[in-house]
Amino acid sequence: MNTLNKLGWSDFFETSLTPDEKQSMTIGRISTVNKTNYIVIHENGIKACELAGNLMFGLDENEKPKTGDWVLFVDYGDLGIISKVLPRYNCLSRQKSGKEIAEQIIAANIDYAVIVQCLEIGLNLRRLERTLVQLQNCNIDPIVLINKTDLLISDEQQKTMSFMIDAYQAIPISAYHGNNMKLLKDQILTGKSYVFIGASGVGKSSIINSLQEGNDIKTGEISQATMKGAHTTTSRELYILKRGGVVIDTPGTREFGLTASSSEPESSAFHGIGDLAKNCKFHNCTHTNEIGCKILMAVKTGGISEDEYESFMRLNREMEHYESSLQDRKQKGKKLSKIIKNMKKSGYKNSSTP
Ligand SMILES: Nc1nc2c(ncn2[C@@H]2O[C@H](COP(=O)(O)OP(=O)(O)OP(=O)(O)O)[C@@H](O)[C@H]2O)c(=O)[nH]1
Ligand SMILES: [Mg+2]
Ligand SMILES: [Zn+2]
Repeated sequence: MNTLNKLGWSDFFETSLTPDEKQSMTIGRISTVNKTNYIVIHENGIKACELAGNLMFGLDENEKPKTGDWVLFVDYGDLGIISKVLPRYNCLSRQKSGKEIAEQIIAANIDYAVIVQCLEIGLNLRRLERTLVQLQNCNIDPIVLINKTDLLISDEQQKTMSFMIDAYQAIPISAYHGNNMKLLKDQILTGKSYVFIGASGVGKSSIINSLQEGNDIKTGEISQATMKGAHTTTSRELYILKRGGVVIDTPGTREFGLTASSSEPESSAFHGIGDLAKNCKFHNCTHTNEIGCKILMAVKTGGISEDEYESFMRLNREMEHYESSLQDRKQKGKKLSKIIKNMKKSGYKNSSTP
């Protein structure tokens, strides 16, 4: 396997290049983005790059290179100038926190997302489900980890942990003591890309460090007073593991807002609730008061707990909200361009153009 393949290069990207581009430019993958500076890994090392002017001003925020993106750059020695961002195979995105409806891209060209939760901060099934739904929307396979299993476990946590292992094939590990790290290592393949996600302090950087077998990522010491890590990761960063595999460390994310475009959360994240919904009497059933609603029926007979039902409905509402806001914006955009067209037709000239 050549170096580019080890970095995650594949035919998908190869076919997007012209022979001319291949000759005159260097291929690289974005490791870190720092405002207008990009650290790019390529076949012969690492290069600090900036965007060519036309990209800087011509691309939307989400089209600009993100960690994991493949780019072409021209090498000027100390600095590289990025002249093209290759089409993405997929990307991990989330709805930005806050009220604004906007998609934030976390990383591009990802094979697996490693979802990390830990016993110390607490296992959270609802959060896990939300993340799984979003991963399905992004077309990314999940690997679920439960870290810090060296700590004392309450009966309640033990129950939740067993459920997670059963239902989601979660791997219980300890980055400290190395428990089950071999199971995780076996899942990390050369040439595949893995983004680590989860709340701050769950141990994402520690796990990556122990995969790397050489300590070079800063990890936090939890302050007893605040329960927050002191060396908390502040930017996304892509590393190539010596043993093979590309990993991306990310700063902790509490919320994983959905940007789903499907109207029902997928069934596998919800253990059959989604499947039940398909059999409701009305295909546009809102599962709130309809006769013949299979979900309401299951809640009544105890097949689905109130908790699960609430969570399912919350996810639905969230996705609907995202969808309709997006529609709104598209409509507004259309109206605006129509107005501009009409103005142009009627001979209006922008006063700033000479
Ligand atoms: N007991 C125990 N502590 C761990 C384990 N793994 C990590 N820690 C500790 O948990 C704290 C947070 O670890 P980090 O690796 O910095 O967590 P993170 O997920 O990268 O956090 P952010 O960068 O803030 O998102 C540190 O104090 C680690 O030493 C583990 O397996 N067991
Ligand atoms: Mg970290
Ligand atoms: Zn229904």
